[in-house]
Amino acid sequence: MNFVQNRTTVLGFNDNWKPDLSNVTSTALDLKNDWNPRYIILGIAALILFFIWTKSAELQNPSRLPVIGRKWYELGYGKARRRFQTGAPRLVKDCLEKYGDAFYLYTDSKFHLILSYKYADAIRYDNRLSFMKAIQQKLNNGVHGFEPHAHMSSDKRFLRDMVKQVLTRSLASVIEPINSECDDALRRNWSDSDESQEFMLKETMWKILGQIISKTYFNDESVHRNPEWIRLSTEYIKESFVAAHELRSWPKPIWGLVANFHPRTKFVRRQLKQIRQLLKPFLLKLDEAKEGKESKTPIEWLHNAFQGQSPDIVSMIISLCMVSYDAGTEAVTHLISDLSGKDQLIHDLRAEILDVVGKEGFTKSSLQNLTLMDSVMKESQRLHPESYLLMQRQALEEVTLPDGIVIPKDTLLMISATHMMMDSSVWSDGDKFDGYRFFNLRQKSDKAAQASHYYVTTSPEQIAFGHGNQACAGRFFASYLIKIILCHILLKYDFSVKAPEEGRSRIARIQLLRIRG
Ligand code: HEM
Ligand SMILES: *[C@@H]1O[C@H](CO)[C@@H](O)[C@H](O)[C@H]1NC(C)=O
Ligand SMILES: CC(=O)N[C@H]1CO[C@H](CO)[C@@H](O)[C@@H]1O
Repeated sequence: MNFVQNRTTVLGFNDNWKPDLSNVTSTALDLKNDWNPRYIILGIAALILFFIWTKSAELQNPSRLPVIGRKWYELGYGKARRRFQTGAPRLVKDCLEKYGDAFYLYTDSKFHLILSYKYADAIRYDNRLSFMKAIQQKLNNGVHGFEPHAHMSSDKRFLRDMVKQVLTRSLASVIEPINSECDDALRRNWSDSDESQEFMLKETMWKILGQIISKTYFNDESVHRNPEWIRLSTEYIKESFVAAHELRSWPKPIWGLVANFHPRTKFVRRQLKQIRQLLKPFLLKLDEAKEGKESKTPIEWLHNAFQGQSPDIVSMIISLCMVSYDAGTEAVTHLISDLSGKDQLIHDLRAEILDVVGKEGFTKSSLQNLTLMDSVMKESQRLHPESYLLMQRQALEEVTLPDGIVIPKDTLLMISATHMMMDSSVWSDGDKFDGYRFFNLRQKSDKAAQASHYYVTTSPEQIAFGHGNQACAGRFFASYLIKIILCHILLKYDFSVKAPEEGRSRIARIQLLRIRG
């Protein structure tokens, strides 16, 4: 049978692999011309397969919630998957309106329990609903070349510990490195010339953020100012996600085998090998450094924490880059696009920077006092979250929500983020960008309520960083990083962004940035 070829167009996870029934049934229909008993057997086999396959998509639904999957007349879940893939935000929003705050939706390969933001508080401290478990099966494919992916979803949660203990605890100490590296990275990439230049926005941002973030992780010029490192690390991150995605369209048992022939996986393996080679001298230096030294960078922390356990430090380092490069670059790229052409807002931001940072340079207090900038960042994030479905969780055991909804063990769930930007149910003129929105809300609220409008504060209304004890661990670091970069860009350059080219993937989206020094 040829379902292996047929299936490669399907995106999503391993259980997408299903027999192609359209072929099977059309063969069975030839029956009337030729009474060969082989066709009857084939027909029965097709029916049995069909039965097993329909069964496999069934779900436990003890609370009898609405189930939105295939329509009764549809064969299989292909159409349901396509509806989700081509129009998820609209589909989710429509379902919320039609079926209420909790329902099952067939996404790209499975049923997920979708909850409205009203449940965000109810689940935020519930560790029986695990973020790691939910992303593990998507990230850990066990194939050589993807080790950093597995580390990203590691049960040890070393990423969270590392970010909290090193980056968040000593946030003040990353300010100066970010500031000086910003200066260098912008000079290298955008030059000091007065002439206007054009760049692909996302591409140039990857390079600039790659260098600045690497400085705070390595603090070693042979790495963070090495063009090879910037190129290899950013390429590996982008390509390996696409490669993993492509591999998932094959049946799980043969991933390892397919990987050996899959061009993108082979490419990704070569990249990882080159990265190991490139980091060797740096790691040797770390080994030679005195033991018991206090860890100043996340990588020193890793090295100390896992000493003597011969772990794959390189994969761990890449996994740290994976959680930060892409999200950070995405945030700055959206900010530059959102600011483009808003002359009054840019003028006010520049005035704020000169007023606040002009006094005492970059300090914790001056960064906190950039309140208009904080508002613009939160507004941009509100309109461009990573996804329309956030707070992914998987139930480690049966959980009952306060209103009685029973979530069976192993259920995958997500919280809808459509209320953040698709209507005005929570935010007035919710689909429009208003850089002053959170600035004004802060002015209007009393002291206690002010903090709820900070960029780093999560709430059911704003779940772009998640919400609760599994929320983004790097958001305090990201906030400093983005503020310092924006200060440099706003003070040094004029910019305008042309409309993004349609139809490309999020990773490869193209925007043009015009810069005048
Ligand atoms: C503005 C950029 C960023 C955005 C929008 C973002 C967003 C997120 C989101 C949505 C989650 C999942 C939370 C959940 O579903 O409940 C997450 C988790 C995480 N993020 Fe970020 N992130 C950003 C930047 C960063 C940076 C710069 C770092 C590292 C320095 C980082 C480290 C992490 C870690 C370690 C986790 C896993 C938390 C855990 O283990 O529970 N993030 N982030
Ligand atoms: C930040 O704001 C506080 C309160 O308005 C003020 O006391 C402090 O001097 C400001 N710091 C800077 C660096 O502007
Ligand atoms: C176009 C350009 O000059 N890009 C540079 C930006 O900075 C990175 C990191 O230092 C370099 O590798 C690029 O060559």
